[in-house]
Amino acid sequence: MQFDVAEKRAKELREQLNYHSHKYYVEDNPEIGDYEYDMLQRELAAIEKEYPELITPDSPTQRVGGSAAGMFEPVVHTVPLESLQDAFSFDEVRAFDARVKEIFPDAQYVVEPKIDGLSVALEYENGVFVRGSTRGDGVTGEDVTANLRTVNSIPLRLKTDVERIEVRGEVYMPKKVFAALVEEQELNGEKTFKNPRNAAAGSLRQKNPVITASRKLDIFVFNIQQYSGNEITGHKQSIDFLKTLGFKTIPFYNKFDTIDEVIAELNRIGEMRSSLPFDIDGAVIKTDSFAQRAEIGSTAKFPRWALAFKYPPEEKETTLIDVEVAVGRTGVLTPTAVFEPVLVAGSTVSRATLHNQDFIDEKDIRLGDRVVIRKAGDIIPEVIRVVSHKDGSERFVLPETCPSCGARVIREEDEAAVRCVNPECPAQLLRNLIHFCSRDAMDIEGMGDAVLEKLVASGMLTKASEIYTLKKEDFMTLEGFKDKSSQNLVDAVEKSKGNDLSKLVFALGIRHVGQKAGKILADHFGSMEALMNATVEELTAIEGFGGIMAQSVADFFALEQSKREIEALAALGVNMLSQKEKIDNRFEGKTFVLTGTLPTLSRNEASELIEKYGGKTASSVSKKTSYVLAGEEAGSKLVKAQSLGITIITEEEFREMIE
Ligand code: 0OX
Repeated sequence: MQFDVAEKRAKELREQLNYHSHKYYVEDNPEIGDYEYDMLQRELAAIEKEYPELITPDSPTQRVGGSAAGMFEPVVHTVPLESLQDAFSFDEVRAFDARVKEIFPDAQYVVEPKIDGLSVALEYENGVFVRGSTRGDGVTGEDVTANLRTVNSIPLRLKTDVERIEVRGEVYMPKKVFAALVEEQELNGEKTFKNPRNAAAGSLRQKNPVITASRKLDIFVFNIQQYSGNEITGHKQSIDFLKTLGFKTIPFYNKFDTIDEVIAELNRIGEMRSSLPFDIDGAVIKTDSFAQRAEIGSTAKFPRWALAFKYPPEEKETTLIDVEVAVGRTGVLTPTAVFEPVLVAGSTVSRATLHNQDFIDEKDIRLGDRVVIRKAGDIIPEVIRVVSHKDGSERFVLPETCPSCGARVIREEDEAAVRCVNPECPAQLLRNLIHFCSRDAMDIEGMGDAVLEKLVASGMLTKASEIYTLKKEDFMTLEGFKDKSSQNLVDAVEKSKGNDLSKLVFALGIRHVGQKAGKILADHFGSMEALMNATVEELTAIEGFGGIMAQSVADFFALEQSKREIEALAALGVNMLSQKEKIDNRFEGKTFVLTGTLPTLSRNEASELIEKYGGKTASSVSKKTSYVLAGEEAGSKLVKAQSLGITIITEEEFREMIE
């Protein structure tokens, strides 16, 4: 094709394609079929391939695959993207009206839905889309031009070549697109997005615009941020103008004179909410006149001329299919409702906790019920009431035996919870171990759920102290564990021995003792020994400690199993002292092994001293042992130490080291 012919045809094709794209994506009123559209697009692509100099930034072929370079660069918004003051009642709406009317008794309002998506700014120069950015903190956002180009309802070229315009809109993922995306993610075993808003945010921050394009995002434009012309005086007029430029504008933007009419509109939009194809989290009331807006002004955070009315959480009806009962780490049986999946407040849910038997009884929840679901704080699903029971249904009662170990469960007086108290219950054992090794507890890196599950299943772990008896060879018997990974675990276990007492106290999983209480106890008593001997009275006297907590701690240490477990942990070299009790850190990184009978010190006393100076004790001699503290009748450990060339010291020498 001749260049001049190609140039003319390319221009024609661009205009036709932009026209049809607007008809399809913005007006939802296509004039031609997908096939015809594809043919036009193909023809243009062929011309652009032959003459790349004919490619323009507003060419419909340039939506996807535009360079991602410069993406996510900061963009400082010349006109900030302000946020809105929220209102949750009509009283607050009337108070807002009173404030506005006090200044302008003739003020008119526009009400529009508040789209639950992400605000973006779109900049156009001479009618061509040049830059798009996220709201960020309102002042500085990120350049996401390449990704926004893939949003088909964003015009790449405006219908009128205005010199300069910047608009603001909300990018969102339609409910149907979201549902299909989650289904696909589930099929592929991928992590699913929580709601359309997160999905839209994740898609807009994709490094690869091809993925963004596949996410079928949409936009509603609702504000002029900057404009080189000046003929616009009010909000409704501005939206009408944006529509003529080819933008997909916010729907139902009606103008009202009185607050009663505004409230009626809020109700009308609220009723439409669940049937709309997109998520809204409220409706926005805006003073229409730009001159009045300027007078009314803004606070440091929000414009005073606008208000976001938030709807109460959405409620949905569904059928209760099952109640699953699981045993928690503390032995509590927790019932979870499993119901037909429903889309509530932006995401599909199928489970909700039923808390305990009292909750079930109070609401008379039975299998097969029609129930109403809502999301607390728009996040956590909850069953709020039963609409109807299924014929012949019976009261739901929690099982009398533990679903994990089969032991009889108990319900203590004045307690809502039903509990399995079998200390050997595997459900609790695994959960206890997971807790014990977790970061805020003993922080044993690599000892996660999967490893612990295998160790429990193979019978290698029946209590937490046994973690400190595991050897490299033990880990190597686990599937997928090689020399290096096993050694890493051994090292992580070893390292945890030196943890501060507060971590150990928390790790024990004493009921009512969280991380903070663990620290308070460790700091207050200084050593595990002192803590174990504390009376309920002493514990209650600690500031911030209630009777329930104190009793729980005393009960825990009164148990023979607990005492044995702590003795075992201490014997295996786990630190039993609070950081506060440390004298100095001269033995930091040093490991001592005790053997034989020392002249004056007992084993416990010697271990305590080592810990007070920042050292650790281990039960067996290895290359890593720093010193062997040997007394009379020392046996094989001494021989091994000699063969490895490890320094052997007497009690006297040890005393010299700490003096
Ligand atoms: C929305 C939406 C958000 C912007 C600054 C002052 C008024 N999410 O749909 N914000 C605004 O307007 C604000 N309008 C909206 N429709």
